[in-house]
Amino acid sequence: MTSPILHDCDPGNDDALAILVAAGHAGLDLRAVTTGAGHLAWERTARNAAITVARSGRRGIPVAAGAQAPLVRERLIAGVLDLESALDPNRPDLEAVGLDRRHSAELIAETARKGATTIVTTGPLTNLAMALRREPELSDQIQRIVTLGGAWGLGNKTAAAEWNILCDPEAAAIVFGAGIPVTLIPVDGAANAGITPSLITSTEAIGGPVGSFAAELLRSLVSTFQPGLFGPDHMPLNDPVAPLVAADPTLARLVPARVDVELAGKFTYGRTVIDFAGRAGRPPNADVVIGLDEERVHRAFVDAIARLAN
Ligand SMILES: [Ca+2]
Repeated sequence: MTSPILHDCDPGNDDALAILVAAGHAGLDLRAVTTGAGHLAWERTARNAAITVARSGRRGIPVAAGAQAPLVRERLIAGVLDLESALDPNRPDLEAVGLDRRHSAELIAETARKGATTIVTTGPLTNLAMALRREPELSDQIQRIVTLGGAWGLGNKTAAAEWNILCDPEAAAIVFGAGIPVTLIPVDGAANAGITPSLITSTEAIGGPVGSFAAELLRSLVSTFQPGLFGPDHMPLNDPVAPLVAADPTLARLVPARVDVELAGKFTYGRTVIDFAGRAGRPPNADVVIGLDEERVHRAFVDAIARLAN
């Protein structure tokens, strides 16, 4: 039994790894990849996704370009991995599949309408919010959203906010308010699954163009790692965890909680307020990942990449 999924992302080397996992995992049927502005400008994220799908060797997975800017706020520009990238635009060895004609929001809607689709996101939630605004009935047709973003503790972009949510807080508020079952993977909940030297070695050992591409992406992420005051010791794997948890929720420890996105705070704009204890008296709207089984995450990651290589 495979679960149909759509992956909405903003590659980004970490997103590219998540695309490879989504394409290769034995428990997932990757129906489409949609992209938008986020980590990089919208044309670049679409092209990077198209390169990654081509490199996966999987045929017939449409890749769409989408949102060029957030719904309300001005666009943020990432300071890292913008030019130094395993998806460098000046690499003639990287082929890309052709882009789908549809806007990402349209492709999300069309895929969701076919039923029972899980939407996995590893970027800002602009495209998904646009799709839900255009067609509110999609709320009944999307089975689940598995989204990497937010934090219950410190932010990674401002003191209060995490990057993916901060890029488009209004979109995130729409998605969390849509009544769709959500699995939230906040960065603090994902921190204990790291890109360890042994993970890179196992990925490299897969061999072939896919294995070496994935290992190159992993190494490029490690090169950006700056340890924080409260850990973790290794660069977290982050984005690939989203499709892995979509395929197998037992990789994570999940706790139901109320998640709201701060839209009015002067110092806390874009913060995910995660109410584990139900202090606000509002019902939970998400299952929140509070920790991962690192060993099993690593094994599932390598298995998914290895399936693409064979
Ligand atoms: Ca991303």
